[in-house]
Amino acid sequence: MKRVISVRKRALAANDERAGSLRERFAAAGTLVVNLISSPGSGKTSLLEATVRRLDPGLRCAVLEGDVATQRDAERIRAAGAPAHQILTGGACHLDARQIVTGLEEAGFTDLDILFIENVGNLICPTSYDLGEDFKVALLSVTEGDDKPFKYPAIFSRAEVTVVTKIDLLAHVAFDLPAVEEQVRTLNPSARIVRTSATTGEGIDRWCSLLTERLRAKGAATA
Ligand SMILES: Nc1nc2c(ncn2[C@@H]2O[C@H](COP(=O)(O)OP(=O)(O)O)[C@@H](O)[C@H]2O)c(=O)[nH]1
Ligand SMILES: [Mg+2]
Repeated sequence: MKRVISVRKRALAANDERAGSLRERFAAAGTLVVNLISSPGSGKTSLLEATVRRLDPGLRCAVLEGDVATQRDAERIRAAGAPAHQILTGGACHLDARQIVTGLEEAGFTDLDILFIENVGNLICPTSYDLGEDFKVALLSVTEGDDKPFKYPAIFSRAEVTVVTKIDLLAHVAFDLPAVEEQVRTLNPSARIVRTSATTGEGIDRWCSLLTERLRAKGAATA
């Protein structure tokens, strides 16, 4: 057991080092990097489709898609109008910094303003792996149940932004939105919470404004 813990610690330390180099690279390029984490099906790809359609077309955006199998999400993003590259983990439950380095080489993305990383769908493993991002985003759809932030505290305390998705379905499910927001604030008092619907477009402007504010702040900090 002790040996397993120490091997895991070494793997995370090696990942942190690679992520640190990625972060320096992204800072030098002025690229804002956003790591999206949620359960499968909570709406990460749908939010990204709506985002690339809504963001100022002058912004250069691209998406690295993480999945166990299939090219489906990268195809969806390309159909929505942005470059995308699929990283297949072949079974692993998270992306790591090494896969981001390789994925960027293979994709050949250059001069990006915003790089979105859609992590493999689950609320646990991706939380521990730094990818050199500026911030993590946790998504929680209203159909998943309103007890999830306290059940998965690590991701909701580390994510600077929580997006409550599928808000158009709120009237049809038992989901106590104020209670969810209270749990998120208890875990992370400075978290920004945004409610969105990729279906109706509600909240997408607010989410895009948050991204452009962060991009501007990063540009000002590195100028
Ligand atoms: N009603 C509704 N359905 C949504 C919304 N966003 C995503 N979905 C649906 O939820 C399912 C999973 O979405 P997807 O974006 O693939 O989730 P991902 O696995 O987190 O990337 C799909 O059937 C989407 O059409 C939304 O805002 N409202
Ligand atoms: Mg997806």
